[in-house]
Amino acid sequence: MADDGLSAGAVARRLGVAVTTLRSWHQRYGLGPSRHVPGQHRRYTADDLARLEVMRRLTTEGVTPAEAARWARGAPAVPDGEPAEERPPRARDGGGAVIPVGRAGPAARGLARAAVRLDAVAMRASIAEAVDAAGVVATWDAMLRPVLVGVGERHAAGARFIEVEHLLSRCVSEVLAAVPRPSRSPAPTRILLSCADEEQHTLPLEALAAALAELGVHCRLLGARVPVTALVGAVARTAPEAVVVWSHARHTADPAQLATLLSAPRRPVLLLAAGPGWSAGALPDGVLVPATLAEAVALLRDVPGSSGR
Ligand code: B12
Repeated sequence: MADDGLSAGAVARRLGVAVTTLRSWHQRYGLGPSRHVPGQHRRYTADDLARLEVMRRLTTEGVTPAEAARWARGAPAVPDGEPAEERPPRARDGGGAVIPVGRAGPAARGLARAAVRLDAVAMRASIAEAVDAAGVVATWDAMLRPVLVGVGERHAAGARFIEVEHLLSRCVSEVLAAVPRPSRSPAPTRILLSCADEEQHTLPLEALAAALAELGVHCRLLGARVPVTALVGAVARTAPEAVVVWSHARHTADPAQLATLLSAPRRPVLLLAAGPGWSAGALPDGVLVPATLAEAVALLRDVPGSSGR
Protein backbone atom coordinates (compact mmCIF):
# COMPACT_ATOMS: atom_id res chain seq x y z
CA MET A 1 0.00 0.00 0.00
CA ALA A 2 1.32 3.45 -0.97
CA ASP A 3 2.56 5.14 2.22
CA ASP A 4 0.16 8.06 1.74
CA GLY A 5 -2.74 5.64 2.13
CA LEU A 6 -5.65 4.65 -0.09
CA SER A 7 -8.50 6.72 -1.49
CA ALA A 8 -12.12 5.82 -0.74
CA GLY A 9 -12.56 4.57 -4.33
CA ALA A 10 -9.58 2.22 -4.07
CA VAL A 11 -10.78 0.83 -0.72
CA ALA A 12 -14.30 0.37 -2.10
CA ARG A 13 -12.97 -1.63 -5.05
CA ARG A 14 -10.78 -3.81 -2.81
CA LEU A 15 -13.62 -4.62 -0.46
CA GLY A 16 -16.28 -4.92 -3.16
CA VAL A 17 -18.53 -2.38 -1.51
CA ALA A 18 -19.96 0.90 -2.81
CA VAL A 19 -18.28 4.18 -1.79
CA THR A 20 -21.65 5.14 -0.26
CA THR A 21 -21.39 2.10 2.05
CA LEU A 22 -17.87 3.15 3.12
CA ARG A 23 -19.17 6.66 3.84
CA SER A 24 -22.00 5.30 6.01
CA TRP A 25 -19.57 3.00 7.90
CA HIS A 26 -17.49 6.13 8.57
CA GLN A 27 -20.40 8.36 9.61
CA ARG A 28 -22.34 5.78 11.61
CA TYR A 29 -19.59 3.58 13.06
CA GLY A 30 -16.47 5.72 12.99
CA LEU A 31 -14.68 3.36 10.62
CA GLY A 32 -13.18 6.09 8.46
CA PRO A 33 -9.87 7.23 6.93
CA SER A 34 -7.42 8.28 9.64
CA ARG A 35 -4.67 9.80 7.53
CA HIS A 36 -5.09 13.48 6.83
CA VAL A 37 -2.75 15.33 4.52
CA PRO A 38 -3.49 19.11 4.61
CA GLY A 39 -5.34 20.22 1.46
CA GLN A 40 -6.11 16.64 0.44
CA HIS A 41 -8.99 14.20 1.01
CA ARG A 42 -8.50 11.92 4.01
CA ARG A 43 -6.78 8.64 3.12
CA TYR A 44 -7.17 5.11 4.49
CA THR A 45 -4.18 3.55 6.24
CA ALA A 46 -3.40 -0.17 6.39
CA ASP A 47 -4.96 -0.31 9.87
CA ASP A 48 -8.08 1.43 8.59
CA LEU A 49 -8.29 -1.15 5.81
CA ALA A 50 -7.79 -4.04 8.24
CA ARG A 51 -10.66 -2.78 10.38
CA LEU A 52 -12.87 -2.40 7.32
CA GLU A 53 -12.04 -5.93 6.18
CA VAL A 54 -13.31 -7.22 9.54
CA MET A 55 -16.44 -5.07 9.08
CA ARG A 56 -17.04 -6.38 5.57
CA ARG A 57 -16.38 -10.01 6.51
CA LEU A 58 -18.69 -9.96 9.52
CA THR A 59 -21.49 -8.09 7.75
CA THR A 60 -21.17 -10.53 4.83
CA GLU A 61 -21.65 -13.32 7.33
CA GLY A 62 -24.85 -11.72 8.56
CA VAL A 63 -23.56 -10.00 11.70
CA THR A 64 -25.34 -6.68 12.37
CA PRO A 65 -23.32 -3.62 11.28
CA ALA A 66 -23.29 -2.18 14.83
CA GLU A 67 -21.96 -5.47 16.27
CA ALA A 68 -19.48 -5.89 13.43
CA ALA A 69 -18.25 -2.32 13.87
CA ARG A 70 -17.69 -2.96 17.60
CA TRP A 71 -15.41 -5.82 16.73
CA ALA A 72 -13.79 -4.05 13.82
CA ARG A 73 -12.93 -1.02 15.94
CA GLY A 74 -10.65 -3.12 18.02
CA ALA A 75 -12.04 -5.97 20.07
CA PRO A 76 -8.95 -8.22 19.96
CA ALA A 77 -9.53 -11.56 18.20
CA VAL A 78 -9.82 -14.14 20.92
CA PRO A 79 -7.98 -17.48 20.32
CA ASP A 80 -10.03 -20.76 20.05
CA GLY A 81 -11.00 -22.57 23.24
CA GLU A 82 -11.94 -19.44 25.15
CA PRO A 83 -15.45 -19.30 26.62
CA ALA A 84 -17.89 -18.59 23.74
CA GLU A 85 -19.03 -15.21 24.90
CA GLU A 86 -15.49 -13.91 24.30
CA ARG A 87 -15.45 -14.91 20.60
CA PRO A 88 -16.49 -12.64 17.75
CA PRO A 89 -20.23 -13.18 17.11
CA ARG A 90 -21.19 -16.01 14.74
CA ALA A 91 -23.39 -15.19 11.80
CA ARG A 92 -27.12 -15.26 12.52
CA ASP A 93 -27.78 -17.58 9.59
CA GLY A 94 -25.95 -19.41 6.94
CA GLY A 95 -22.32 -18.54 8.13
CA GLY A 96 -19.45 -18.99 5.71
CA ALA A 97 -21.57 -17.76 2.84
CA VAL A 98 -19.08 -17.49 0.01
CA ILE A 99 -19.63 -17.82 -3.74
CA PRO A 100 -16.76 -19.74 -5.34
CA VAL A 101 -15.35 -17.80 -8.32
CA GLY A 102 -12.33 -19.97 -9.06
CA ARG A 103 -9.36 -18.01 -10.44
CA ALA A 104 -11.45 -14.98 -11.38
CA GLY A 105 -10.03 -11.55 -10.48
CA PRO A 106 -10.77 -9.06 -7.69
CA ALA A 107 -13.74 -7.54 -9.54
CA ALA A 108 -15.48 -10.93 -9.64
CA ARG A 109 -14.62 -11.59 -5.99
CA GLY A 110 -15.93 -8.16 -5.02
CA LEU A 111 -19.14 -8.78 -6.94
CA ALA A 112 -19.53 -12.21 -5.30
CA ARG A 113 -19.24 -10.63 -1.85
CA ALA A 114 -21.72 -7.88 -2.67
CA ALA A 115 -24.10 -10.53 -4.08
CA VAL A 116 -24.03 -12.56 -0.84
CA ARG A 117 -24.80 -9.37 1.12
CA LEU A 118 -27.69 -8.71 -1.31
CA ASP A 119 -26.04 -5.30 -1.82
CA ALA A 120 -27.74 -4.24 -5.06
CA VAL A 121 -26.15 -0.79 -4.98
CA ALA A 122 -22.65 -2.24 -4.85
CA MET A 123 -23.45 -4.89 -7.46
CA ARG A 124 -24.82 -2.37 -9.96
CA ALA A 125 -21.96 0.05 -9.29
CA SER A 126 -19.20 -2.52 -9.74
CA ILE A 127 -20.76 -4.07 -12.87
CA ALA A 128 -21.40 -0.64 -14.46
CA GLU A 129 -17.83 0.42 -13.67
CA ALA A 130 -16.46 -2.73 -15.29
CA VAL A 131 -18.62 -2.32 -18.41
CA ASP A 132 -17.49 1.31 -18.73
CA ALA A 133 -13.87 0.34 -18.30
CA ALA A 134 -13.63 -2.92 -20.25
CA GLY A 135 -16.80 -3.28 -22.30
CA VAL A 136 -19.57 -5.88 -22.19
CA VAL A 137 -17.78 -8.97 -23.56
CA ALA A 138 -14.78 -8.69 -21.21
CA THR A 139 -17.03 -7.93 -18.22
CA TRP A 140 -19.32 -10.85 -19.04
CA ASP A 141 -16.42 -13.32 -19.36
CA ALA A 142 -14.12 -12.13 -16.57
CA MET A 143 -16.57 -10.87 -13.93
CA LEU A 144 -20.19 -11.94 -14.48
CA ARG A 145 -19.90 -15.54 -15.70
CA PRO A 146 -17.60 -16.69 -12.87
CA VAL A 147 -19.98 -15.30 -10.26
CA LEU A 148 -23.11 -16.64 -12.00
CA VAL A 149 -21.55 -20.09 -12.34
CA GLY A 150 -20.41 -19.91 -8.70
CA VAL A 151 -23.94 -19.10 -7.56
CA GLY A 152 -25.17 -22.03 -9.65
CA GLU A 153 -22.72 -24.34 -7.91
CA ARG A 154 -23.89 -23.21 -4.47
CA HIS A 155 -27.48 -23.57 -5.61
CA ALA A 156 -26.86 -27.10 -6.92
CA ALA A 157 -24.92 -28.06 -3.78
CA GLY A 158 -27.66 -27.16 -1.35
CA ALA A 159 -30.58 -25.29 -2.89
CA ARG A 160 -29.31 -22.17 -1.22
CA PHE A 161 -28.70 -18.69 -2.56
CA ILE A 162 -31.86 -18.51 -4.66
CA GLU A 163 -32.39 -14.96 -3.35
CA VAL A 164 -28.77 -14.15 -4.28
CA GLU A 165 -29.28 -15.65 -7.77
CA HIS A 166 -32.40 -13.59 -8.32
CA LEU A 167 -30.99 -10.25 -7.10
CA LEU A 168 -27.70 -10.75 -8.92
CA SER A 169 -29.57 -11.60 -12.15
CA ARG A 170 -31.67 -8.47 -11.71
CA CYS A 171 -28.63 -6.24 -11.25
CA VAL A 172 -26.86 -7.78 -14.25
CA SER A 173 -29.99 -7.22 -16.37
CA GLU A 174 -30.33 -3.61 -15.23
CA VAL A 175 -26.73 -2.71 -16.11
CA LEU A 176 -26.80 -4.53 -19.47
CA ALA A 177 -30.10 -2.84 -20.35
CA ALA A 178 -28.53 0.52 -19.54
CA VAL A 179 -25.84 0.13 -22.22
CA PRO A 180 -26.86 2.80 -24.74
CA ARG A 181 -28.69 1.40 -27.77
CA PRO A 182 -27.85 2.73 -31.22
CA SER A 183 -30.20 5.54 -32.17
CA ARG A 184 -32.96 4.75 -34.61
CA SER A 185 -31.48 3.94 -38.02
CA PRO A 186 -33.31 3.90 -41.28
CA ALA A 187 -32.37 0.27 -41.80
CA PRO A 188 -34.77 -2.31 -40.28
CA THR A 189 -33.34 -4.33 -37.43
CA ARG A 190 -31.85 -7.46 -38.94
CA ILE A 191 -31.08 -9.50 -35.83
CA LEU A 192 -33.54 -11.33 -33.55
CA LEU A 193 -32.52 -12.86 -30.19
CA SER A 194 -34.83 -15.28 -28.42
CA CYS A 195 -34.87 -17.94 -25.71
CA ALA A 196 -36.17 -21.36 -26.69
CA ASP A 197 -39.65 -22.39 -25.58
CA GLU A 198 -39.86 -22.68 -21.76
CA GLU A 199 -36.27 -21.36 -21.40
CA GLN A 200 -35.96 -18.68 -18.68
CA HIS A 201 -32.20 -18.04 -18.76
CA THR A 202 -31.99 -14.74 -20.64
CA LEU A 203 -28.78 -13.16 -19.28
CA PRO A 204 -26.45 -14.47 -22.03
CA LEU A 205 -28.78 -12.99 -24.67
CA GLU A 206 -28.99 -9.72 -22.71
CA ALA A 207 -25.18 -9.67 -22.76
CA LEU A 208 -25.23 -10.32 -26.50
CA ALA A 209 -27.73 -7.50 -27.13
CA ALA A 210 -25.62 -5.10 -25.02
CA ALA A 211 -22.37 -6.14 -26.73
CA LEU A 212 -23.95 -5.58 -30.17
CA ALA A 213 -25.30 -2.20 -29.01
CA GLU A 214 -21.76 -1.16 -28.04
CA LEU A 215 -20.84 -1.77 -31.71
CA GLY A 216 -23.82 0.25 -32.93
CA VAL A 217 -25.60 -2.92 -34.08
CA HIS A 218 -29.37 -3.10 -33.68
CA CYS A 219 -31.19 -6.20 -32.53
CA ARG A 220 -34.55 -7.27 -31.10
CA LEU A 221 -34.48 -9.28 -27.88
CA LEU A 222 -37.65 -11.34 -27.28
CA GLY A 223 -36.42 -12.70 -23.93
CA ALA A 224 -37.60 -15.75 -21.99
CA ARG A 225 -39.86 -18.67 -22.91
CA VAL A 226 -40.77 -17.97 -26.56
CA PRO A 227 -43.06 -20.60 -28.10
CA VAL A 228 -41.96 -21.54 -31.63
CA THR A 229 -45.23 -20.20 -33.11
CA ALA A 230 -44.44 -16.76 -31.65
CA LEU A 231 -40.86 -16.96 -32.91
CA VAL A 232 -41.96 -17.90 -36.43
CA GLY A 233 -44.47 -15.03 -36.24
CA ALA A 234 -41.77 -12.55 -35.24
CA VAL A 235 -39.54 -13.74 -38.07
CA ALA A 236 -42.38 -13.42 -40.60
CA ARG A 237 -43.10 -9.86 -39.47
CA THR A 238 -39.56 -8.52 -39.09
CA ALA A 239 -37.59 -10.55 -41.68
CA PRO A 240 -34.38 -10.80 -39.67
CA GLU A 241 -31.19 -11.88 -41.47
CA ALA A 242 -30.03 -13.60 -38.31
CA VAL A 243 -31.84 -15.35 -35.44
CA VAL A 244 -30.22 -16.56 -32.22
CA VAL A 245 -32.08 -19.11 -30.06
CA TRP A 246 -30.73 -19.68 -26.51
CA SER A 247 -31.16 -22.92 -24.57
CA HIS A 248 -29.44 -23.47 -21.24
CA ALA A 249 -30.78 -26.91 -20.39
CA ARG A 250 -31.52 -30.05 -22.40
CA HIS A 251 -35.24 -29.93 -21.69
CA THR A 252 -35.65 -26.66 -23.60
CA ALA A 253 -33.34 -27.59 -26.49
CA ASP A 254 -35.80 -29.16 -28.94
CA PRO A 255 -34.15 -29.12 -32.42
CA ALA A 256 -37.67 -29.16 -33.96
CA GLN A 257 -37.96 -25.48 -33.01
CA LEU A 258 -35.01 -24.72 -35.30
CA ALA A 259 -36.27 -26.98 -38.07
CA THR A 260 -39.62 -25.15 -37.96
CA LEU A 261 -37.82 -21.82 -38.30
CA LEU A 262 -35.77 -23.09 -41.25
CA SER A 263 -38.82 -24.45 -43.06
CA ALA A 264 -40.90 -21.27 -42.57
CA PRO A 265 -41.72 -19.29 -45.75
CA ARG A 266 -39.58 -16.43 -44.47
CA ARG A 267 -36.44 -17.97 -42.94
CA PRO A 268 -33.35 -16.25 -41.58
CA VAL A 269 -30.07 -16.48 -43.51
CA LEU A 270 -28.18 -17.13 -40.28
CA LEU A 271 -29.61 -19.33 -37.51
CA LEU A 272 -27.53 -19.63 -34.35
CA ALA A 273 -28.22 -22.24 -31.66
CA ALA A 274 -26.56 -20.77 -28.56
CA GLY A 275 -26.16 -22.18 -25.05
CA PRO A 276 -25.25 -25.41 -23.27
CA GLY A 277 -28.69 -26.92 -23.81
CA TRP A 278 -28.14 -27.67 -27.50
CA SER A 279 -26.17 -30.74 -28.61
CA ALA A 280 -24.45 -29.83 -31.85
CA GLY A 281 -24.87 -33.32 -33.32
CA ALA A 282 -28.66 -33.20 -33.14
CA LEU A 283 -29.18 -29.90 -34.96
CA PRO A 284 -30.60 -29.33 -38.48
CA ASP A 285 -28.01 -28.64 -41.21
CA GLY A 286 -26.87 -25.08 -41.57
CA VAL A 287 -27.40 -24.13 -37.93
CA LEU A 288 -24.34 -22.46 -36.43
CA VAL A 289 -23.32 -23.13 -32.80
CA PRO A 290 -21.21 -20.26 -31.43
CA ALA A 291 -19.32 -21.43 -28.32
CA THR A 292 -18.83 -18.04 -26.64
CA LEU A 293 -20.31 -14.55 -26.45
CA ALA A 294 -17.40 -13.15 -28.44
CA GLU A 295 -17.95 -15.72 -31.19
CA ALA A 296 -21.64 -14.81 -31.45
CA VAL A 297 -20.77 -11.11 -31.64
CA ALA A 298 -18.26 -11.81 -34.41
CA LEU A 299 -20.90 -13.77 -36.38
CA LEU A 300 -23.54 -11.06 -36.01
CA ARG A 301 -21.69 -7.74 -36.14
CA ASP A 302 -21.50 -7.69 -39.91
CA VAL A 303 -25.01 -8.89 -40.68
CA PRO A 304 -25.96 -6.69 -43.65
CA GLY A 305 -28.05 -3.67 -42.64
CA SER A 306 -27.75 -4.38 -38.92
CA SER A 307 -25.91 -1.19 -37.96
CA GLY A 308 -26.49 2.46 -38.71
CA ARG A 309 -23.15 2.41 -40.53
C1 B12 B 1 -29.27 -16.91 -13.17
C2 B12 B 1 -29.83 -18.33 -13.23
C3 B12 B 1 -31.22 -18.50 -13.23
C4 B12 B 1 -32.17 -17.34 -13.29
C5 B12 B 1 -32.16 -16.75 -14.72
C6 B12 B 1 -32.33 -15.26 -14.72
C7 B12 B 1 -32.15 -14.70 -16.14
N1 B12 B 1 -32.82 -13.62 -16.40
O1 B12 B 1 -31.41 -15.25 -16.95
C8 B12 B 1 -33.51 -18.00 -12.90
C9 B12 B 1 -33.74 -17.76 -11.43
C10 B12 B 1 -34.74 -17.52 -13.67
C11 B12 B 1 -33.22 -19.47 -13.13
C12 B12 B 1 -34.22 -20.44 -13.20
C13 B12 B 1 -33.97 -21.78 -13.23
N2 B12 B 1 -32.78 -22.38 -13.21
CO1 B12 B 1 -31.11 -21.40 -13.37
N3 B12 B 1 -29.39 -20.71 -13.27
C14 B12 B 1 -28.97 -19.46 -13.26
C15 B12 B 1 -27.43 -19.42 -13.21
C16 B12 B 1 -27.02 -19.16 -11.78
C17 B12 B 1 -26.70 -18.41 -14.13
C18 B12 B 1 -27.13 -18.51 -15.62
C19 B12 B 1 -26.09 -17.80 -16.48
O2 B12 B 1 -26.35 -16.81 -17.10
N4 B12 B 1 -24.87 -18.38 -16.48
C20 B12 B 1 -23.72 -17.91 -17.23
C21 B12 B 1 -23.28 -19.03 -18.16
C22 B12 B 1 -23.90 -18.89 -19.49
O3 B12 B 1 -21.89 -18.94 -18.25
P1 B12 B 1 -21.00 -20.23 -18.64
O4 B12 B 1 -21.62 -21.48 -18.26
O5 B12 B 1 -19.65 -19.94 -18.17
O6 B12 B 1 -21.07 -20.08 -20.27
C23 B12 B 1 -20.44 -20.98 -21.10
C24 B12 B 1 -21.21 -21.14 -22.39
O7 B12 B 1 -22.60 -21.11 -22.17
C25 B12 B 1 -20.73 -20.00 -23.28
N5 B12 B 1 -21.47 -18.75 -23.20
C26 B12 B 1 -21.60 -17.94 -22.12
N6 B12 B 1 -22.30 -16.85 -22.43
C27 B12 B 1 -22.60 -16.93 -23.74
C28 B12 B 1 -23.31 -16.07 -24.57
C29 B12 B 1 -23.49 -16.44 -25.91
C30 B12 B 1 -24.26 -15.53 -26.84
C31 B12 B 1 -22.95 -17.67 -26.42
C32 B12 B 1 -23.12 -18.05 -27.85
C33 B12 B 1 -22.23 -18.52 -25.56
C34 B12 B 1 -22.08 -18.15 -24.24
O8 B12 B 1 -19.42 -19.74 -22.88
C35 B12 B 1 -19.15 -20.29 -21.57
C36 B12 B 1 -17.96 -21.22 -21.67
O9 B12 B 1 -18.29 -22.36 -22.34
C37 B12 B 1 -27.09 -20.91 -13.67
C38 B12 B 1 -25.73 -21.42 -13.20
C39 B12 B 1 -24.76 -21.60 -14.40
N7 B12 B 1 -23.80 -22.47 -14.20
O10 B12 B 1 -24.85 -21.00 -15.42
C40 B12 B 1 -28.31 -21.68 -13.11
C41 B12 B 1 -28.73 -22.95 -13.82
C42 B12 B 1 -28.56 -22.86 -15.33
N8 B12 B 1 -30.17 -23.05 -13.53
C43 B12 B 1 -30.57 -24.27 -13.31
C44 B12 B 1 -31.89 -24.65 -13.00
C45 B12 B 1 -32.12 -26.15 -12.67
C46 B12 B 1 -32.94 -23.74 -13.01
C47 B12 B 1 -34.43 -24.03 -12.69
C48 B12 B 1 -35.02 -25.32 -13.28
C49 B12 B 1 -34.57 -23.98 -11.18
C50 B12 B 1 -35.98 -24.25 -10.73
N9 B12 B 1 -36.16 -25.33 -10.13
O11 B12 B 1 -36.86 -23.47 -10.97
C51 B12 B 1 -35.10 -22.80 -13.32
C52 B12 B 1 -35.36 -23.15 -14.81
C53 B12 B 1 -36.05 -22.16 -15.54
C54 B12 B 1 -36.16 -22.52 -17.03
N10 B12 B 1 -37.15 -23.23 -17.44
O12 B12 B 1 -35.32 -22.12 -17.77
C55 B12 B 1 -29.42 -25.27 -13.43
C56 B12 B 1 -29.49 -26.01 -14.82
C57 B12 B 1 -29.06 -27.44 -14.69
C58 B12 B 1 -29.26 -28.09 -16.07
N11 B12 B 1 -28.25 -28.05 -16.87
O13 B12 B 1 -30.32 -28.48 -16.39
C59 B12 B 1 -28.16 -24.32 -13.26
C60 B12 B 1 -26.92 -24.82 -14.02
C61 B12 B 1 -27.89 -24.19 -11.76
C62 B12 B 1 -27.51 -25.48 -11.10
N12 B12 B 1 -26.30 -25.79 -11.11
O14 B12 B 1 -28.31 -26.13 -10.65
N13 B12 B 1 -31.90 -19.68 -13.20
